[in-house]
Amino acid sequence: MNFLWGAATSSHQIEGYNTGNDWWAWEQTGAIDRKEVSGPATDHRNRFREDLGLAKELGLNSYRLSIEWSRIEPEEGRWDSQALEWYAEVLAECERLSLLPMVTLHHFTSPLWFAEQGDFTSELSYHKFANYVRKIVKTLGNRIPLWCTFNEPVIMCVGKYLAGFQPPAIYDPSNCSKMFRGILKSHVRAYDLIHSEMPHRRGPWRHHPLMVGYAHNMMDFVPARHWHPMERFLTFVGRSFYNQSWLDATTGKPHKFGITGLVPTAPEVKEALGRVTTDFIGINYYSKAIMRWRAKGEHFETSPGFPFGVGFGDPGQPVSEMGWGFHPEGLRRMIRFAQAYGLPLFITENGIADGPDRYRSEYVRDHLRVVAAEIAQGTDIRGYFYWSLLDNFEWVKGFLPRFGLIEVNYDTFKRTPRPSFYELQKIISLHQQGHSAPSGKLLK
Ligand code: IFM
Repeated sequence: MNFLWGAATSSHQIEGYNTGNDWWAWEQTGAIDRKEVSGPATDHRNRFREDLGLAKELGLNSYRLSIEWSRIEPEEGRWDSQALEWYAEVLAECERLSLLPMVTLHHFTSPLWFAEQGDFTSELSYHKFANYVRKIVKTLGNRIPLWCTFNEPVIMCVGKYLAGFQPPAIYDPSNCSKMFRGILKSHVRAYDLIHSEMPHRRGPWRHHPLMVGYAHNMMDFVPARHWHPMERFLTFVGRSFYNQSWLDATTGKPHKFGITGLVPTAPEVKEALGRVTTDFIGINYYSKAIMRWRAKGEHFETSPGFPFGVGFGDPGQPVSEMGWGFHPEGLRRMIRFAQAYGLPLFITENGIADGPDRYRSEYVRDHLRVVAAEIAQGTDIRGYFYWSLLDNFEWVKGFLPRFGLIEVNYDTFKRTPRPSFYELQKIISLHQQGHSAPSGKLLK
């Protein structure tokens, strides 16, 4: 299998005109910075051919996208054939351009009807998610070699029920663990379903191994002060609760999602025990997380009721438009941590919000160097997906952070590749036109 040079996007962040999910409803309440709403987003819905064409021009051989469940099943049990047809066209365009698709089935947004029934906190959620997955397998399955069931499952639990940055933004630790359990059950069911319902694959990617996994957000947790016992403890909690619990749970180990005194431990999912339910580990890595006891001030994000704060950049050092520092060393640590599970790895997301494009080229090069060095040491890393192909709707932060290799003018929807687009294009082309894995020598 060739190394995958890719870029990633998600449906709600780029397509536009998504009005049937919980994020859309939340946006209408004024919850997003500057009271923005996703609205037409980047108008990708009408411009996907142009966007995929630019991905090809960049030299990519892969593209990670997501399917919007609320478009496919706008009401429970009612399937929208036009919505399925649109995704079929997108996937056909990927085929035409030889962009191997990695498809995420759930990237933060749930259909309104599903969210109203409790989202993944409900015991029956896995069953409803499975109906959707079955539909996708039957209609689009032959066009999809690489699957991510969920994007950033742990962030969803934290964002929705602990830290208030995802809808319904309610502080409810017991729902946080129910959510973990519901997502895990749904993941396992989807993993089994995709494998069992596709015994004979057809289509252009049939010789490519069918791989089902997920994209897991990992952060390099560190104490603000190495000598501080509480900060060391918080670091340990961050690593085990945030980075490790999901990896353990999907590789058959006893799972311990919970934080003593704060989040009740989620009851184990028996279907996940004693077996590996993922074919790869997808790492979404951006930066470090600095744990500070009794934090105050602009460098730390705090939440009412928590006696600590989390910082994502070092004071005095440059940060992105998200306030995140540049810490490629952390990617090495995350790769090494994940590698111990013995599965192939993908870097399913890595990128920087940087409208002026001051730091992006260096950021990408530095992180690719880490990937190259780990591959040289024998680690099985199969691909690197930059986040994101184009500027998009950055959830609760709205349109301000600019993650794209391609700039989007939100008045005209004109696409303009940034200088870093051409830098990455050069890098990819040096690697045998994107057929070989990142090499340290070529990234000097
Ligand atoms: O934009 C998000 C994406 O949807 C999930 N991973 C992190 C990105 C940057 O915040």
